[in-house]
Amino acid sequence: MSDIKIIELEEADALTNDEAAAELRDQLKDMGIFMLNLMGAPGSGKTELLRQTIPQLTNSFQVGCMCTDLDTTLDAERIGEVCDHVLQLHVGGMWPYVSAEGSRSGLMELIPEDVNVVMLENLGVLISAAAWDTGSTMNVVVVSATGGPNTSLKYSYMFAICDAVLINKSDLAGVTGFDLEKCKKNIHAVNENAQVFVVSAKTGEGIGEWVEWLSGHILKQVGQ
Ligand SMILES: Nc1nc2c(ncn2[C@@H]2O[C@H](COP(=O)(O)OP(=O)(O)OP(=O)(O)O)[C@@H](O)[C@H]2O)c(=O)[nH]1
Ligand SMILES: [Mg+2]
Repeated sequence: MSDIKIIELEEADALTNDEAAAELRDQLKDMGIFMLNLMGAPGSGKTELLRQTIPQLTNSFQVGCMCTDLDTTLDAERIGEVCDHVLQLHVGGMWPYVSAEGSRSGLMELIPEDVNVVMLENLGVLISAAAWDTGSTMNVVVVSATGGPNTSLKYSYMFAICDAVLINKSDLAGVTGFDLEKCKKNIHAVNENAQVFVVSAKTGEGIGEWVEWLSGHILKQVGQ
């Protein structure tokens, strides 16, 4: 049986969430804690990318991770293999999102463990993940070479609020006939400032470049 700590989140108030998120973001800044909100469709590779990313950050930062789903601890167990501070958030089936109060509940467990970088693996529900501000310092979206080049156009709000996009599963691009240039063009049509990284959580391609960029942003928030 898993010994991962589980936090059951509560339904939140959509009308006050943006205010709660802005307040949380300010508090994290004051405390020197960086929080990454990683979004993306089911199976796009969020957990696997975190398993590649976290070990490259732990020399410099105290990293914690919150995984999210309805009722398992499967992702938290996978992350627990590479990260000492992990917990699982559970959301309700009728309200599939992580609100600012939801991420605050997880942070209240991790912060006493002296964590200064928190990864949130959000639910693979693109519309509600984008609509509910979690209070994160940074928003990143994962798309994959198996998902086609048009995700950014169809779920544009998520891409409009992101700081970076990880185009994952580059190792499968040849097999699926993935049009990388079209995918990049579509991302920048929605958000010209989005930083784009082509990565593979399987082969490690592009992970170093992504981690270097991310580390620079983390340092701005948490210092040396
Ligand atoms: N070939 C290949 N497979 C990958 C890559 N990244 C992830 N996968 C595989 O894709 C599947 C889904 O990866 P996950 O990391 O579980 O995806 P996720 O986005 O966390 O999925 P949910 O949490 O269910 O939304 C797993 O079988 C991974 O091993 C990649 O870059 N290349
Ligand atoms: Mg996952």
